[in-house]
Amino acid sequence: MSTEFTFKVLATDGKARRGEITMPRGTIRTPAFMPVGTGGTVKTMYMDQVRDLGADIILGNTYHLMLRPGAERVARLGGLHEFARWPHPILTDSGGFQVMSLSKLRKITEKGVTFRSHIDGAPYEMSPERSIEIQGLLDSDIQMQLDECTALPAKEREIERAMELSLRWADRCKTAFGDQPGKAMFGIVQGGDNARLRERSAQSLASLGLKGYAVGGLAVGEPQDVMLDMLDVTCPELPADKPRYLMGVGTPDDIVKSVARGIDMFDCVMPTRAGRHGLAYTRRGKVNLRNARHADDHRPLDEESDCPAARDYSRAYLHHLVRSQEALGAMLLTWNNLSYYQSLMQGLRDAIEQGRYAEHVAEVSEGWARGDI
Ligand code: PRF
Repeated sequence: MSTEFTFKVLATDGKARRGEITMPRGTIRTPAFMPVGTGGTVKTMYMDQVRDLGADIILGNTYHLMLRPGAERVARLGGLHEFARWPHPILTDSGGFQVMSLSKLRKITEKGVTFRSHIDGAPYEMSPERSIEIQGLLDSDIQMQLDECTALPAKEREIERAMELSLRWADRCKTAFGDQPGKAMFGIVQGGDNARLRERSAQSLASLGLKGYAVGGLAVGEPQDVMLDMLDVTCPELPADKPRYLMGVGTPDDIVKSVARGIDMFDCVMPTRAGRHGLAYTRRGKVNLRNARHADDHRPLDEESDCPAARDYSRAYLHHLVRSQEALGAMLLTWNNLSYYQSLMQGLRDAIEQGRYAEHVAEVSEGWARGDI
């Protein structure tokens, strides 16, 4: 296995890319979906199941792990891979986004962010340097710069201030990360819904010569066409030979349209969170298992799936589990949803290789539009 972090574009179809990231802990086939393992667990899933579904990498959160059980403790216990029993690549988000959405009494200055824990109110400080230090203690393979994500809608000068601060923090994170051949630190493009600010952010980050680039600040309240317009202006400004990661996105439809614009990596709580709320993603769109129409339905969610959760359990049983708030209901639906997401990505990768991305997406979208059986 490689001792370096490298990215290769293996095939393209239009702007869609089929690629491969290699690093000491493994290879990531792109376009990739990264299941979210916030606090060292992909909720309700065994790591072996996550792996068997085809995940090459999972995401962890600096914010959650620094609060509980603590980054220094994870380091003493051998790092996050050993602690959580996931020996493959891990990407960690830097904490900025989670601080803004979850913590209390947060304050942003040039130095960094101060906040109180959402768990016990304890005070914390996080600078760009401390975020990288924590991600190092976790032994994360792909580390993210600390950034400030502006919720939309927002005033242009507010978007610009946060974007410029994020650029200065990118530079500090690059210095703090230093030279670690087998690992990577990704910068994050900000700029809200403003095309001019997005271009400026992407160009400035690109000049730092980082190993990968994320697009942040999207899927934060704007319509899908605004998000796609921002990808249209951002992706061409990013180096073609580096991976591009769209943070916190999205629905299957968001993913296929973003891959078409040149995005290589995704993470989202949608499949895991929806699974805990009784929602199943299938080839025929979203199915709400709470609905009474399933109560006497002996058919499975999708008899053609190779996931046991979709193929081997009746809708009536899944409905019963969800209605009774049984742990197994959340487990089976999360399993089904991550299976669906990973099979979606495999389909996209195959289609790019075969030069039939647009045709494939038309077929997949037709299945969603047809609706549930
Ligand atoms: N920044 C970081 N993490 C993120 C985002 C961001 O803008 C988003 C926005 N969709 C999700 N996760 N650091």
